[in-house]
Amino acid sequence: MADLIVRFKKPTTWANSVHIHYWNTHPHGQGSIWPGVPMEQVDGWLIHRFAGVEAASFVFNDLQGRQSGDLHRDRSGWYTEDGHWHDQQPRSAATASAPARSSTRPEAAPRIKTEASGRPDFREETIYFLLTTRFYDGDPSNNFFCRDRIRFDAAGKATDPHWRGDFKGLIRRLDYIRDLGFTAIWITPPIENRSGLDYHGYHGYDWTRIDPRLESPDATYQDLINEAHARGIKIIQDVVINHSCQYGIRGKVWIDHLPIKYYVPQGSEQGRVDHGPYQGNLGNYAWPNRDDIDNPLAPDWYRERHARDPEGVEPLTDPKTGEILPKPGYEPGRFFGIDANTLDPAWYHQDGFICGGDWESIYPLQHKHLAGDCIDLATEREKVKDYIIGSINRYLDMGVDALRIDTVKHIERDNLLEYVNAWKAHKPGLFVFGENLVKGYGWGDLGGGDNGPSQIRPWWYTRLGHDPRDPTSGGDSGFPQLDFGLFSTFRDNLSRGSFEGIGRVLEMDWIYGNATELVTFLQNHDVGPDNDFRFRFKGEQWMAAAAYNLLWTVRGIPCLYFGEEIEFMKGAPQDVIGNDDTLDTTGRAYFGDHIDDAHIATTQDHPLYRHLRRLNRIRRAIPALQKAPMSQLAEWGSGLSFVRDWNQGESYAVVGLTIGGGQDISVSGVRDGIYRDAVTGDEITAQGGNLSFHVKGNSAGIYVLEGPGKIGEDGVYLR
Ligand SMILES: [Ca+2]
Ligand SMILES: [Ca+2]
Repeated sequence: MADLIVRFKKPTTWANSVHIHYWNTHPHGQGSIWPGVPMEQVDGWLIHRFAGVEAASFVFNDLQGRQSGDLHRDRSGWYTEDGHWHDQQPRSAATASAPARSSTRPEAAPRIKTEASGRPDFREETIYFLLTTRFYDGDPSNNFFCRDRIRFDAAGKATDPHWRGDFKGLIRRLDYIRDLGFTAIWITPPIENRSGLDYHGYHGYDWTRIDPRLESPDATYQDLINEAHARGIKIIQDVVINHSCQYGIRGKVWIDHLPIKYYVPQGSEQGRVDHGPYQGNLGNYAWPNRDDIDNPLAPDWYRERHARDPEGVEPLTDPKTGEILPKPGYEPGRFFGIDANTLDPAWYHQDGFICGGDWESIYPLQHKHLAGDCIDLATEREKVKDYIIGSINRYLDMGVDALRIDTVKHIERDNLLEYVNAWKAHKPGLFVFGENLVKGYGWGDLGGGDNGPSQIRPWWYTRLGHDPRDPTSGGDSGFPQLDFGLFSTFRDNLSRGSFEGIGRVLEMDWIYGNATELVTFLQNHDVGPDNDFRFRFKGEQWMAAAAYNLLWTVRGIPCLYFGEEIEFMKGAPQDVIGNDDTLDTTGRAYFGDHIDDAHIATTQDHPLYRHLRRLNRIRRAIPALQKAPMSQLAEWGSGLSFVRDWNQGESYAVVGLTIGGGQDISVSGVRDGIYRDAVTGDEITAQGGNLSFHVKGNSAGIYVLEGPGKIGEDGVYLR
């Protein structure tokens, strides 16, 4: 076999040192670790020789953030900066810049993806979702304890600060995420937050600023974006539109309350608070005057006290009641809560707080305050729109690649699409998806045991029509959602070692604008697939492996929640439940101890880590698994089979999945030809439209028409 030799004429704007990162070589299925291996300079060309290799996928990169799209080559050739392959060396730069038709064979369309389409297709990515503050601590100097849920060790010392992980730590562990095979990272909202428990980012106070507790002088948000891009990783920014924190928005709107440093609990006295770093009073200990808010729109009396009296001892008159502070036991709501009757209507809705019966009812769900620290913004008003759209545009300009929108069902769809479409207009090709949390199929007025109307369900937001009983009354809105419908079935199937019911939910894919853009998951920071939807996955390891086989081969973009790769905090509540719970007892525990220098090798040897790494490589190599709709779907509880046909056979895969024991699987109505299994390397010829193969227990058969053969190495589950 001749060696595969690729030569590359780099653009003059690239740095001199160019690497080639490769994967899925044929026939050995090998790959490099990002950024790959250096290329040699020979006669003005950068060259790499793959010894004993017939074909490979690869990307050229200059370590400075510039890189080609994903390329594939099955014969030696010359690649020029205009995105063309040549079978012979182009004679000159002039030849190279013109399409040299006589010397090139036509390339299959998806081979030069980003260049060919001009726009990225986010379905090619897989997503790693993390809470930045709980992932990896690169700078202890920006750590911060929230007021609530402080953990004390046996000696009474506060430990495990809520704001712990940061951008510096995340940058240091980008290569970990890249090695695991993920090409996009969804980070929790990075804008400045304010509340008693705001480490997660969903209590926004200033959309125009990055929270200083995430940044370091040498690791800003811009640095994170740049470092991610240098590794071929995209950044998905989480955005809250629905609500602000209970203190208003810096420089835009003020919500009346008293400075927290004047709060004294009943039976206590000022200066006696003994609460970790909060000594004396509960004011923000990181600020010299121990206040919680620096809003320039605050009234004079507030700003005057903001600037002095850190101990909160000088008498202060509550302008609302005339009472003199500090006063033990005085009205906690005046410090920590809001008065729903005095909110500025240009910024906030005026309908009070959500209560029990409101959760399945459109108007209250979309106009009432979600919680005491989530105050419902008047999202249809111009001031709110201008502020939030303009603030996020700036992050898009910095290089943010995609947006995830929080609490979608709390905003009326057509109103929300104004935001989504404004960002897409600002950055053409932008991928935006939403979180519409539902426990159940979420079919709304279409049935399936749903108590709520369609207008608050995921499918409604993926569509443009206005008939809640007819999804096809309108086209695709271009705003796909996290797939809570599929997730909800996992409570009754994957968590019990079965695929039963998966077929039923996938057969309803037609209700969505485009089901191949849904973002799929086993669990996240809010929910898990147990009976109560509230714990980290606690099933057996093989059940998780089978779940990933499913998520990485059915339609949709798979998203892993940090730590799943090692069954991190298995069975723990996703969020605090009991009054005394602290984060270390939950699924949001600090992950960094598993990926520090001493432990990262053990982590990377976990069977699920290796399993996910291989699934990512397989999906990355097969366009049908990324983008194709599903057909010929069959599901029988212990197994599932289907076809994914991209562009009428351009990339074509027949998939069979097992959960529990091994099985013989037959699929009919497939294209005839030679198939190669990406898992075992087996080669089978389909004739008369039938393909039959055996799949071992908890494994997958991924038979690709004219496929590359085996990708990666056998593990415990894929074999
Ligand atoms: Ca830190
Ligand atoms: Ca709302």
